[in-house]
Amino acid sequence: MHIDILTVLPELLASPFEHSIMKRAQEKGLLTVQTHALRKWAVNEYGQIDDYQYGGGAGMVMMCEPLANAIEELSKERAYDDIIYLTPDGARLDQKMANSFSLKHNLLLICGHYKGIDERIRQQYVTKEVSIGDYVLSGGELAAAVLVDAIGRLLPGVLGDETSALTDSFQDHLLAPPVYTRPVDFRGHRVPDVLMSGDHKKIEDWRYEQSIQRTKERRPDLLD
Ligand code: 6GU
Repeated sequence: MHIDILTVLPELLASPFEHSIMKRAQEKGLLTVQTHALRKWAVNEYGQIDDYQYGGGAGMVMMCEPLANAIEELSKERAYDDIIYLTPDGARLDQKMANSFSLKHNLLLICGHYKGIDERIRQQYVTKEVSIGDYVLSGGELAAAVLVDAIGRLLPGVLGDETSALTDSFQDHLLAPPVYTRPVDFRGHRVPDVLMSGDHKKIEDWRYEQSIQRTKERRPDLLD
């Protein structure tokens, strides 16, 4: 999969994909992430990419021209399956959405800033609008990093254990069960006996029970 990210702050996205699982995904050639500085397509030599909003009011709006020119230039390189605008008024990201994006080949992510991007770009180029939750961030970059991570780890071959993404919280609408490692006794608190029983069926049943119980207690909405 290839992901292009259009941003006014490429520096902010320099490191999130250079560690751990995203790093491995790229080293294995399963994922390529490329950030593009929107200022490259600025309307003048001052690097202008935003302007005052029609109708008045505080806050700048990202202009049509730099975005349209950038999108068109990048689209010559690749046919995008989706052009995704990261915005608090987009559809809320969940595991199902991440799963569905993970099946695509080429994605273009657009990070919003200030008051957002001109509505005409949303209408004419953007195919999906995504929010990562009901709170406001100062820009779309961190949201883009979250989206890339959520998608990237789902690509076949990225996770060491091919099945491990399938047992994540949310993957089956249940939260993950509790996990333990050594020592067996930590300051008087013991690992549940069943996990050391060696009985795989019993362990599987226990984990499933724990998942259901956890989900009932913490996220009953997931069980609906
Ligand atoms: Cl995608 N962008 C911004 N600026 N704020 C957000 C968001 C995105 N998702 C949640 N809050």
